[in-house]
Order: sequence, then C-alpha cells, then structure tokens
Amino acid sequence: MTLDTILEEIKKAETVVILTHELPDGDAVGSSLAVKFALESLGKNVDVIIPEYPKSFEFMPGIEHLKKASDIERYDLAISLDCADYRILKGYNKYFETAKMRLVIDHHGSNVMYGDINFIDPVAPACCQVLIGMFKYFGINLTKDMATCIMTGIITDTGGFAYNATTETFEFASEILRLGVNITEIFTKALHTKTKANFELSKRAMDRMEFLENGKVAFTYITAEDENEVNAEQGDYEGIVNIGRNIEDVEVSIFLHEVKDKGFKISLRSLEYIDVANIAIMLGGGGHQKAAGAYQKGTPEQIKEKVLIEIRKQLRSE
Ligand SMILES: [Mn+2]
Repeated sequence: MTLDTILEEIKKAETVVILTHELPDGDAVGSSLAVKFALESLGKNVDVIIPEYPKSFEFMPGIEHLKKASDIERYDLAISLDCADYRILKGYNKYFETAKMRLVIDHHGSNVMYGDINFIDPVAPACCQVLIGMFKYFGINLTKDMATCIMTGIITDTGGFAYNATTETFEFASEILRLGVNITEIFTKALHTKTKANFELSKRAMDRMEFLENGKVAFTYITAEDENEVNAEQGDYEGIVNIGRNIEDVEVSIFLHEVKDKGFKISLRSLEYIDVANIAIMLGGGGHQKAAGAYQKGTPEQIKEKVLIEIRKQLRSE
C-alpha cells in the first residue's frame, strides 16, 4: 500500500524538505507545519521552505520556523503539499527536483502526479484533512499544535465548514476539541479578521463589480497599482472572490488580481452547477469543482472575455 511505502521512505530519510504552492493559503501553511511536527516526532530533521505568508497566520504554532531558503543541496526526501502542479513551486522547486525521493500529498483532483510517490485524495476538502488518516496510520500521536495547524487548513479551505466538509471533518473537529484546540481563535484569526488593506481592496473590487450573463456571473479585479496604493501584503486579496459569489442569483464569481511577471491570477468560485475546475483547466490552471484558478496575461477586459467563453459553454448545456 502507498502509505506503507511513504512511511518506509520517511523512515529512511535523514533530511526532509517541505514545499508548497506560491501565495500560500491556510491549507498550504497548515499542512506544511503539521507534517513538520509529525516528522520531527519521528526524529527527522525537517525544513519547511515558505518564503512569504499572510500575517494572519502568525498565530499558528511553529510558524517562526519557516525558512526562506536552505543550505542543504540535496535532501533525502522532498514533500510537496497542497500543490496540484509542480510548476506552482517555481523558484523553490530546485529542492524538489534534486531530492533523492519526491513525495506529493494533495487533495486536488487536477493533480498531475509529479512525484515519485503520489498520495492524492480528491474527496478531502483540504490537504490538511488528508494528513489526519495518514498520521493515524503511521501511529503518530496528534498534539495540540499539530491539530491547530490541521484545523486552520480545514477551516480556511472549507470557508468555515461551509464547503465540501465531510463526516471525517466533523469527527476530527470533535476529537481535537478534547485536545484543547481553540477553534474560535482559528476562525477569528485565519478567517474573520480582515486587514485594513483587504478592506480597501474589497471596496475597490466592489466598485468595479460587473454582473454578466443575466446576473449569473460576477466579475471584478484589482491591479498591482491598487495593491501598492493600499500597502497590501501577500494574502490581502484573500476572500474577495467570495463577495461576488455570495450575491443573489450569482452562480460564478470571477476575481482577478495581478501577480508580478505572471499577468493576472484568476480565481473562480461557483455555487451549484458550474464546474470551475474545468474552466480553469481550459485556461491552463486547475482546482476543484467549486473553487479553481489559473494565470493569464492580458488586460482584465481580455481575460474576462476568455473566461466568459468557457462559462457560456456550461451555461448553455444547463
Ligand atoms: Mn488546499
């Protein structure tokens, strides 16, 4: 079984590096820290390379140990978490490529299986949830710190248990309450508290919001200039895509934000029947049925038209 092979590789490795996708979210950071704690409990030497992360995650245990880079040239084992496509690790993927063994753990159905070993559970609403069963199988003792990191990933990726949560999600939530994990703090810090810059960016995004296709599609964007003007930091655009999705009659929300050298990151959210993963794949990205993304170059107007072409195909077949 894959899990036995994974445990064998972990046991063999002396040096381990953990990597995740760019613009790391709560699931990326949470799963990385949880795996670090778990492997350290097995006596491993573990580096997590996450050069930048949103300030709102500063409450997470172990976050002070994240590294920007490493001196180790060749790790025994590299683990990629929450990262569907290895191109996303760009800039830091040298640690992945040079490692003696490469392991991919993820929950994206669109994962391209770029590891020597791939463990993908597309039913899990967060990569963090994939870890729960894995740690149990390995006999790793769940600590309060580990559980806090895992829960942060689950709460952020499910929008506070609203999307794709499974029975296992709630079973785990009940289990970790007994460990004394402060779920309220996770909700408050990782989900509810918005930075002032996020608020200012949201205002601009709302002002620009357009409703298309008889109100079924909401579209908006923010530019690098907007982010500069409000002194935005990484992650300050988080959640803006949901503003459109939460409006009456809207089935798909499209939100663009500019990313240096890459054009715009397109974030897509759907409510019921549109499969945004499909749309993202057509645009060179990926994701889940109701939450997906891709990068595109061009003006917001040009990108909007491209996305609309794909959305219309699905609206027509409804
Ligand atoms: Mn995730």
